[in-house]
Amino acid sequence: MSVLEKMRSKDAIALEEKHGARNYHPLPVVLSRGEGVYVWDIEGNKYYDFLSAYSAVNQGHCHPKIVEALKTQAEKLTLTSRAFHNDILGTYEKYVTEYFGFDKVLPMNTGAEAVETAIKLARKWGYEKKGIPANQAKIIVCQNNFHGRTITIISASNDPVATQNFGPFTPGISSIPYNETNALQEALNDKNVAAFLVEPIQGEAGVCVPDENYLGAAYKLCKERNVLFIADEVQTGVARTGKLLALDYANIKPDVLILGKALSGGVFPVSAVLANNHIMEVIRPGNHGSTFGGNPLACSVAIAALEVVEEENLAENAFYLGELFRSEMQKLIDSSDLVRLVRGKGLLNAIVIDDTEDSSAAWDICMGLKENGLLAKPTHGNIIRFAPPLVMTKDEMLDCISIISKTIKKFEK
Ligand code: IF1
Repeated sequence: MSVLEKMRSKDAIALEEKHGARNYHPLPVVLSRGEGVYVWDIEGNKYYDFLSAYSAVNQGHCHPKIVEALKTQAEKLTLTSRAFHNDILGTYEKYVTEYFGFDKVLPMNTGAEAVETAIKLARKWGYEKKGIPANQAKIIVCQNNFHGRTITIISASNDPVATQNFGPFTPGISSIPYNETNALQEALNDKNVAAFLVEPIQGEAGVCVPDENYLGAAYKLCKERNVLFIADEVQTGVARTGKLLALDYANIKPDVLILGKALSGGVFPVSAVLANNHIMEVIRPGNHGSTFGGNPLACSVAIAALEVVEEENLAENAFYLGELFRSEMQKLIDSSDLVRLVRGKGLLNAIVIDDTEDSSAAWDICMGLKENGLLAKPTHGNIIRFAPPLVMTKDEMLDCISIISKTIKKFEK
């Protein structure tokens, strides 16, 4: 009997529970196929995917063009390491830097690695260009951030679930409230600050959109103090919020841009740090790297994934469907005493349920949505994130809105 023999969902879940570390608490659904905005479970039930692998499959599941790029490259060359050149890395580097408007890219694999890379880059820049005394560099981060899971990154977190008993932590990080220009101004009084690291919209915090002028003001303050403005667009980037980058709304170009997730359309782990020469030049041979970073498969897949974003106008579609989604949710809220508000940009949205953060309300509603053919995940006990693939049509969105409305009405007190 093959280990891959067809099994039922409950057997698959039991296997994970028995043999896998318990670092997740997934919704009890076992997916075995995906296409566009849809996923299917083992039993063949079809669902709308309203998580998109945390915004990694913006281009839709198994996009034929991206899968084709993967297959073609996989038969040719998969990995050389950076000890040698490969025939596609340069082409990808030219493509991705022109696409986002930077001189240079440093290719990595996961979002967390790219954030780590950006922090290393900022520290080295701080010593070599800004003149910060040795080992004194500071990085400013925002409360309730999510930048990944490594020790340095969780050193920047104030979430006890992510940090408790993982110390000692990396020094040189200070945390200020998000969306408060004054707090940033004060923190920047410290001359040893190398960088301000920020998410243009805080995803894990519950899709928190800052005030319209916040990011612009923060950028300006950083410029005044010769501090790097680092944007973590791992989740918000690549058309998710209705623009290519969420920072496009504020019309600012970060000094350092961090991308991941949808850079590959969710086909393969690909992340990147982008910056101009005067910053990236502090990184020299041997300073940083990764066995898999910039591998031929990743490069081929990322080019295809970015082409799809352009060819299929995914940013515009996300913008338009996002407006539709929030206005329809607002109608639901106006007649609901269960849902308090909807917020977001493009197709990165969340609804807040009128209950406490530790309630099971969001989880229960997500279970109800699953029964009705739509998969979404709570970010807190009372917040549900809605982030479908950006290849959705208007009719599909209207269908989803009716599923969500119908489900939520069932939970009204
Ligand atoms: C998990 C959240 C999303 C990110 C930003 C860096 C990373 C992430 C802004 C690290 C990753 C993920 C990871 C995922 C859950 C998830 C998440 F709910 F935790 F916040 F998307 F909303 N910067 N976010 O959002 O990227 O190393 O994972 O590739 O299961 O931990 P990574």
